[in-house]
Amino acid sequence: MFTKRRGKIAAVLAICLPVLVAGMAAPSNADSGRYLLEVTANTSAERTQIAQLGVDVLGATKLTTISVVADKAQYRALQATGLPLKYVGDFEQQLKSLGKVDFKDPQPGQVGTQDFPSGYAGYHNFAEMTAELQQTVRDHPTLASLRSIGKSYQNRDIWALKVSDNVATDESEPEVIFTCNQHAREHLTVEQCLQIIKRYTDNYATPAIKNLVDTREVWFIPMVNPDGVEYDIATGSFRGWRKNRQGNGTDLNRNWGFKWGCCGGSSGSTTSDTYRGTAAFSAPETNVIKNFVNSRVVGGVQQIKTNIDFHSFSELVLWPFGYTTANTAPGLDATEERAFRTLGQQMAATNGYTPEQASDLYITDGSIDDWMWGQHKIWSYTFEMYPSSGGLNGFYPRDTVIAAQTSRNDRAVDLFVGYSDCVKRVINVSC
Ligand code: 0X9
Ligand code: CA
Ligand code: CA
Ligand code: ZN
Repeated sequence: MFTKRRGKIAAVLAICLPVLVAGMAAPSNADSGRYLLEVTANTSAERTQIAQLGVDVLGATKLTTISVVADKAQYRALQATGLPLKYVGDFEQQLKSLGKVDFKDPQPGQVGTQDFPSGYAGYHNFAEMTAELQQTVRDHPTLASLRSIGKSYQNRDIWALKVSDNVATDESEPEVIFTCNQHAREHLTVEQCLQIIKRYTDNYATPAIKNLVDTREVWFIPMVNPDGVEYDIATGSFRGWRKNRQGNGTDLNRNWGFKWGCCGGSSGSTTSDTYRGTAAFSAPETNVIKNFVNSRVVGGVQQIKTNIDFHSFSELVLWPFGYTTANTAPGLDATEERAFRTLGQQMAATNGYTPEQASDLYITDGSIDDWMWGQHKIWSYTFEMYPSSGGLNGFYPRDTVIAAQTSRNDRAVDLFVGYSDCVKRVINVSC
């Protein structure tokens, strides 16, 4: 941990010996003003305290060491908490070093490549994802249908793809919705949605898959935040961008309208990475999905029964609520909590993730899972994908991991879709 005195010494050294101390120095005047740090925080309360400073929480390593990006003032506030703190490096420098090895002809200062660098070509940008969805429908016209459910802030389509037998017909089958990529830099999650789509269409002949696809109507929104994705990759180097592109950016996973802004689990400051927006659903992207989910109330009954919202990273299976550390709350009784926990644990047993209530990580408010459950009683889980730990690099694993890290969730996803007629079946309670 850097004490004030050692910080001063490091600052002096940074002036005298810039080469020697590079990479290990505490913040100096020559840096970008944003720092990558590791904080040791053993409890949800401590992690919530850190999140409330407005720092960008990247991921939690075994739930004790959390990587954050902080500005100078936040760095001082973190020091004041007394929690063990490690300076990892300058934010901009860390991003640059990420790209150094094999970014495709990075053109410093140039904007507009609109694609992933080399080493990441297996990831889908917005145009590639759109083409992939359209191709799926051409290849499997009776199984897959595609619609734009609305537009992002910058007018990109928010695509929803449906997979089911007799896909053109709204049949009386439990509906499932997978949402991916609320957070721009969590590119692996787009690949997760696309992989499930591929598996449920290309492998339809497999009896176990046919059984799931024939008895469910499965919705996918593979890219909830297309503007953020394109912004993150537009320069040819990653920017570590999380939010949408409205103003300074709204954190879409703090903009949902259940207990929005209630509990210190989001920020009112527009520059914060957890900015909640001016009002619930002030972001076009959450508003579009809200309208779509609301539109699935047919004859007074919500057709969508279950949801997994994919994020990265930390390898976690999370369930509601996130706004409170209490296990049960109004609208979430002990039986429901037990069903959430049991299915969460069963899914985690198949993929090796850690299962826990969302607020065991840290308190958030205005998140999608709380809204899905609190508003619609949709059984909603958040998956935090690979890797289990890391700094900024945690968001940017090479494309060579995509196949293994998406198929790692095959059994969890199939188990989940299987229980989507009645999640309480998992604890032998009928619906
Ligand atoms: O903070 C988030 O939005 C998610 N983690 S991430 O690092 N991908 O940003 C976790 C959200 C979990 N759900 C709730 N806390 N309700
Ligand atoms: Ca059907
Ligand atoms: Ca239906
Ligand atoms: Zn996320």
